[in-house]
Amino acid sequence: MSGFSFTLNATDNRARAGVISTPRGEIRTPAFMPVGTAATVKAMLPESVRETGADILLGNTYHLMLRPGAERIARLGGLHKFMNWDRPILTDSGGFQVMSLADLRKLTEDGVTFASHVDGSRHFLSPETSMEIQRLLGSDIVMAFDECPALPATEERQAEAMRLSMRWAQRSRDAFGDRPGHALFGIMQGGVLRHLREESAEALRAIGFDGYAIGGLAVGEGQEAMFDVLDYAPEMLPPDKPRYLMGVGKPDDIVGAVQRGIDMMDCVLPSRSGRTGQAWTRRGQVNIKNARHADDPRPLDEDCTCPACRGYSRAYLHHVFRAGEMISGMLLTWHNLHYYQQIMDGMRSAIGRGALDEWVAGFHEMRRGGDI
Ligand code: PRF
Ligand code: ZN
Repeated sequence: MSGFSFTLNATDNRARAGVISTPRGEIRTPAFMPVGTAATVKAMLPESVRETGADILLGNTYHLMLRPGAERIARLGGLHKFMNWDRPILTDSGGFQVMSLADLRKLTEDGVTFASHVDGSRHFLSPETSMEIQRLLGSDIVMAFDECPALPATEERQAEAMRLSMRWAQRSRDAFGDRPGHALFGIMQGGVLRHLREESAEALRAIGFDGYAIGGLAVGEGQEAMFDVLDYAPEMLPPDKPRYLMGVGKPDDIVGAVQRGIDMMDCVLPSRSGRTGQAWTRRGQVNIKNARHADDPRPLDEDCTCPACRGYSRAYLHHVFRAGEMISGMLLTWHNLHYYQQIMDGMRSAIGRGALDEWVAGFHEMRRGGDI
């Protein structure tokens, strides 16, 4: 596909470092994508998100089709212009959000009908409508339409969802067509069952995509079971295409995923937990609500260079959280996104030096002792 390419610069055991080139700029991998569900990364200006080191954001078909509507965004010049972010955007295809957020869902071979969680209005999403909405948004990386069952689920249920997702993957590919400069990623399903993951990978490889996501993980199976799948699933996908683990995760999930060959990830955790008073630091989690921070003059993390750590004490961050001040969510979100990007940067350079194992040992060593 012209205008979109993936170059691997270094590998270290199963881990990879590279660059995805798009007409809207380069994405350094392994990449963490902040979530901008409703055309905003909550509590952050786009230029601030960029300052944390993000190369790409994630947007959501489901939310944007309901409010303000994909046609409206298209009329206003597309999602990049609408939200004032001119770098790459990846959009999720909607099915996963329908299953977790919408009411009165009805799933058929054709697609899924549902009631909006915003106003109860009825809507329909299918591979074809999802591709059309993502085109109207102007998404750079479009995700195939899939079904992701919650775990635990019976083998029959996992197999059925995976096979439906593979038929929908073919329909997504056909509906997407040929759009130079825009990429379409397929999504592997199959739960925690190796033979289903193999069948799914085979189906996706036969269709052919610009990148491949691993879906259906981080849905209740736990880190150990997720890592078990990641010990074999990435290798089932073409080595010359990006591999994206959807909706993951905590810092140690991200590190473990990169060690297992993942190139891209997204998660609401750093932004969402920033708004609930949770900070992630090199030394572990900090709950800024906790009374023991009330008189603490130290920053969240002495060595962090983000605005929250350069300018404010834990005592201040505790106060503004307790007082319900907006700056609380702004500062903690900035810190968390900055920390996540620091992890990615550290891993990218460590992979480049062939020293990821040492970097990971240091990462875990710093975090010994838990909550700080
Ligand atoms: N499919 C899609 N989006 C997703 C997932 C999936 O399986 C997940 C699973 N962790 C998060 N987001 N389309
Ligand atoms: Zn900081």
